Amino acid sequence: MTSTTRPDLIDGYLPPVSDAQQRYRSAGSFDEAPLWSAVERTVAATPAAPAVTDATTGTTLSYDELWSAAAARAAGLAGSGIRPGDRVVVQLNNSAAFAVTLLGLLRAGAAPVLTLPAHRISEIAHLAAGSGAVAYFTEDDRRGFDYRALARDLQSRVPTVQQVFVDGAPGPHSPLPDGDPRDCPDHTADPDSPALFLVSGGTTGLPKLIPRSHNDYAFNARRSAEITALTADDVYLAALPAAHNFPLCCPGLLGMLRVGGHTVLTPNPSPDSAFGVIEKHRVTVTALVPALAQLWCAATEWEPADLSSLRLLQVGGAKLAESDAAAIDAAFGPVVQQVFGMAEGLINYTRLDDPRDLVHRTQGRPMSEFDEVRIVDADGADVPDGTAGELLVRGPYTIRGYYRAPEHNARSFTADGYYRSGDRVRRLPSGHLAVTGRIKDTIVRGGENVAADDVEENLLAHPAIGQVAVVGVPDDALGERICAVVVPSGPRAGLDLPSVRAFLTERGLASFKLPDQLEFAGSLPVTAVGKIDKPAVLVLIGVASGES
Ligand code: OOB
Repeated sequence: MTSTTRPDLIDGYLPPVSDAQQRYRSAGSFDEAPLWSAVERTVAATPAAPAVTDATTGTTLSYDELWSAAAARAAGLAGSGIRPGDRVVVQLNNSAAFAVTLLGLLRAGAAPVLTLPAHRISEIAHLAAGSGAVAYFTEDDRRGFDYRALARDLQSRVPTVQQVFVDGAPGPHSPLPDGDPRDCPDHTADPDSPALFLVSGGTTGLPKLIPRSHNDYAFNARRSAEITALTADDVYLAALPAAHNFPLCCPGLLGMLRVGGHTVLTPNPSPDSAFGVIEKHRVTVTALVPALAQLWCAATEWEPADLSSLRLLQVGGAKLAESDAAAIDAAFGPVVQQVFGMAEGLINYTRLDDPRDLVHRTQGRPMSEFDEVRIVDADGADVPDGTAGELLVRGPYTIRGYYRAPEHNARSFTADGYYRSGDRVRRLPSGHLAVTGRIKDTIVRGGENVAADDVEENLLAHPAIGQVAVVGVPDDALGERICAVVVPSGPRAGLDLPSVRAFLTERGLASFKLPDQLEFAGSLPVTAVGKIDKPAVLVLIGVASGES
């Protein structure tokens, strides 16, 4: 077996700090083995059990078949000149090909940069250049966007990308490579070196590269599987883009492959498609962003499907309103789990045995006893429980820095290694966190600071409001005025500024927090994973130009 870590893979990677790592290690936190080794154990234990199903084609691969397909892919990659330590950009929709390619790349020792299907040339070129990627794995035009054309553009902008592999009709490029599974490279890896790269989910600026090591990501999968009580009897539906940390590893696909469960991958999370998949495969666990969870909840009224197999509906990625959490529980049974996580590391879960009101009101508590969470004020001083401040974190699976990004790192990490999340949270005595907004998502109206989330949460309690984004609009008199952009839940009759202000006043909201302006929209713009995209909302209402 070969196990040399290429110097250019770890150039710009900040490894774990040794004394902390030693503490986690002596507690048995880590596999001390490549990320894929946990899958190999499952394959040996239950080779014939179903591992992944592609909901589009209906094809199911058993663990044995998945393992052998991954070996064939790894052999094909090696035959195409992909070497251990190479970075490659992956942009595939949810499919069996995603799972096979991911495992194939890991077994070949290449480090995938996991981008989302909704990313376009500016993000893909930025991530390819930033990682020094040598290849791009993508698909054809079957979903209404021609990724092969993006590939051509990418190669002209980023010359290191020498090869393009396409799932489906390759056009001028190569098909996904396969070889003889017996030629699978016999490669192992330093477990503290990067296994793969996630991309940051922020809505400002271009995404950053987040190196996750074999040890830290395996820990993420294992601890998440424990908290969700995942077993080989579970069926997980990957409905969010599988390259995102949430459906990939919280516990997601990698958690499932560890425990021997069955994962169904679908590129279409809309209820008219996903409900049928849940019924057909008796899905027990899935993960959604709040906007989708709301839609699923409403669709239980009109989509006839037996969803009784669902035991856990994880919701995260953005703030879930308390009223929505309660409505989901009412529609599906008590199945909600709130997940407050970040690609950079820290994951918080509400626990399966938490009282339902805690599940509805909070975004959970850290998954590991080793997570060190601080909540600080603007001067960096710790605030008491119950007071909102910025969440800082370090721990066994939280990165020490972005990849090849010293300037970002100087801003985003404290001198003693805490990641500054930019999230404003409050801690309850139970240790649960309530997210109250983004530090920067504050409107300064006539000298008063108004947290957009506060106003949004109150507006969502209005029965005629389905979705809302509250933004600050430049105003000569006030500096900024408060604008609520609303998607009505039904006919908008009766929904106007005076009645909305009266509703909020009735709920006890301070007068300086009342919206000054109300705009209607058919839908709100979202990011690549489906979170409301505030900068794009400003463009929608004509306040910003959309040039970044
Ligand atoms: C997840 O990861 P990212 O990297 O796409 O985004 C992280 C950011 C957090 O810093 C926070 O601002 C927001 O998304 N967020 C939430 C939230 N979950 C994430 N804000 C409020 N409530 C929540 N429940 O989004 C992510 C990664 C793993 C699991 C779940 C979500």
